[in-house]
Amino acid sequence: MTDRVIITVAPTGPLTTRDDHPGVPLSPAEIGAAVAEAAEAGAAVAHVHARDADGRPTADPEVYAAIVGEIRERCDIVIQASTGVGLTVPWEERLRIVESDAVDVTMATLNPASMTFAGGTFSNPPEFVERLARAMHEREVHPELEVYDLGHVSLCLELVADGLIPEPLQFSFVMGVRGGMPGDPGLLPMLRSMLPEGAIWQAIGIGRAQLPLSFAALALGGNIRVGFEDNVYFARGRLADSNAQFVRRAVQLVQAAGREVAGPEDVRTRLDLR
Ligand code: KMH
Ligand code: ZN
Repeated sequence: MTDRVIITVAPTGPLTTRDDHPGVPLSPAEIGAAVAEAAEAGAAVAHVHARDADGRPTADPEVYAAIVGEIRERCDIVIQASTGVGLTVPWEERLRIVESDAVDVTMATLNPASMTFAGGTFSNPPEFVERLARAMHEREVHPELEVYDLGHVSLCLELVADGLIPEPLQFSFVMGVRGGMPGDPGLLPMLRSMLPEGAIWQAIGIGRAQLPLSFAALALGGNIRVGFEDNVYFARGRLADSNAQFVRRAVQLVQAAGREVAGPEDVRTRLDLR
């Protein structure tokens, strides 16, 4: 079971617009339907961002709660709330996703550092990172550690040393963001070597890096994330039909690698989710 591959679907993100893909799910009901379809195709985790009525990123706990409700009505996938939310949302508001009781999730992201992100500033000051880690620890919300550069791994390991991040550790190597490390599969062995024994990790490839990084992650014992947050093109110049279509291809990659796909219960067991 421990080597079953976890496929995460990220259907929306903060940046993808209807101009990028007419089918990007934005409302809670649209996200619920897209996640259910992706779960049916083999996704075990859904990484969810919330958007307001105008399609802009929001940290409103009520919108996150509505998304969780729409997903739970349809499937049993593990729901992972994004606390990254979007570049324009103050970190004080992002804290509320975890600090408020409205959002009933067992996983959420933790971004350990501020950075230039796709031409904007992604603000994660140390004060915020520590407060978020503490809130997640208190509420037994398992952090997925999102790293965009080598130094971010070290910052996460400091939080682990401070007792703020519970085992098993779970990392995302986000690769190909303008301002972060390149989407070069050659970096994965170095990144993996920085992780403690038993840590779980996935490669998140942005744009055309998504497919090569999925292959490389599989070869190195990692897991895979797909979806419109990271990439809308199924092939050069051809938009994907759906988020589920990306998941179906990821399942084919896993099977071609001679491995099995993890289900939501595998993830709950491996990450000791409540
Ligand atoms: N798009 C940035 C906000 C997260 O979900 O925690 C990075 C992000 C990280 O989406
Ligand atoms: Zn995200």
